[in-house]
Amino acid sequence: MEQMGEVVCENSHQFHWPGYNFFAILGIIVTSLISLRLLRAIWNLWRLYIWPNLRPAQDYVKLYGKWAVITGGSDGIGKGYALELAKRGMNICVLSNFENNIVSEIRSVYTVDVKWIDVDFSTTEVYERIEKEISQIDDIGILVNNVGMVQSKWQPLADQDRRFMEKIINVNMATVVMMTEIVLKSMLRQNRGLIVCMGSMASRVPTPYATLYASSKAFIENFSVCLASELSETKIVVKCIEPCFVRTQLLKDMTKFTDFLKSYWSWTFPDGLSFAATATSTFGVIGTPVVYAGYVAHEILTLIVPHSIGKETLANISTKFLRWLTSEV
Ligand SMILES: NC(=O)c1ccc[n+]([C@@H]2O[C@H](COP(=O)([O-])OP(=O)(O)OC[C@H]3O[C@@H](n4cnc5c(N)ncnc54)[C@H](OP(=O)(O)O)[C@@H]3O)[C@@H](O)[C@H]2O)c1
Ligand SMILES: *[C@@H]1O[C@H](CO)[C@@H](O)[C@H](O)[C@H]1NC(C)=O
Ligand SMILES: CC(=O)N[C@H]1CO[C@H](CO)[C@@H](O)[C@@H]1O
Repeated sequence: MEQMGEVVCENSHQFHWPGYNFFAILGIIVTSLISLRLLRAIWNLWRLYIWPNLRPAQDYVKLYGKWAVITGGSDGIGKGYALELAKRGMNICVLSNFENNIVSEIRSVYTVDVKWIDVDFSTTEVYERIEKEISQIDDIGILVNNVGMVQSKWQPLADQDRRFMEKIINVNMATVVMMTEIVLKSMLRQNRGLIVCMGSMASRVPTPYATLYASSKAFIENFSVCLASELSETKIVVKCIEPCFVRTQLLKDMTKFTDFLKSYWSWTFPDGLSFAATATSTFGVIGTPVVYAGYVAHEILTLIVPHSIGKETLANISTKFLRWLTSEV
């Protein structure tokens, strides 16, 4: 017995020794990578969502410039940005297809200049006029590419109206490119400014039945990441904010879905004004990350989505969930 034990022991020793070294090193590498990621996540949570609330509010006029231009700034999250930036003393220029009392609302509370430009972003013929009107504004500090739309219900691509899809393409993607190009020239001259693009978590977690919307948001993420890098030698900052769900008119027809969120996930479902308040307080955080959620509960959701299972599997899970939740698809 003793002999056998010895033999086995010796064998296993000889056999495992080189392997042990390899796995030990692999273990150290994997553990350090995981802890580095964790540390980075904690650092980002701190500098984006905790520190801005502890320090005195940053002066965005000084940091970026006098005016904030906000597309779709008359309702929802955009209206929240307009109010928050006015509160910080910025002059506000809103571009949307409905005035919605945004001008009087801001004027009644804050002593800043307010301008509203009547624009329908669902066509691409508007940019010459926008450029003309915007050139009269001196010192644009912040551009918020906020306007966005989605189809009214979860729907397979083949069932969608072609004209409506064209609108989504124009409103969600063309605006971001064109508005950025218009404003960037003057920002480059002053060598300062902030460009915020409204993406969505839908670009990271595949969202079937809102396929065009989700892909348009992935476009915005890639656009922002490339642009930020392109401008890294300048003092112009680019940010891509990717919320999960926010209680606005955008989701007004998806009642089954919003009811589900309200009853089970209300901690992740802020209204447009509260979302914008948090997101705006991160506008002074310079440097990476370019892409983040803009709201702490959404940041945590983004962190816990198991990206390691892969996009195709995530898409399959989303599809099954949406088929279960709605009888519409
Ligand atoms: N709500 C969410 O759950 C959520 C989640 C992730 C990302 N986002 C993104 O956040 C951004 C803001 O969304 P939101 O929820 O605040 O949307 P919202 O409540 O529907 O507000 C959109 C704003 O854009 C304007 N707008 C829409 N279509 C327009 C057009 N063709 N021409 C000019 N203006 C137009 C709207 O004006 P009217 O009122 O006149 O239409 C409104 O002021 C969007 O890019 C959206 O994709 C939202
Ligand atoms: C997604 O679902 C389809 C159909 O059920 C299946 O054929 C495919 O293998 C799935 N893909 C992944 C990556 O799980
Ligand atoms: C080239 C590039 O930036 N690709 C990214 C585009 O966005 C998707 C969705 O987030 C990323 O997965 C790609 O890496």
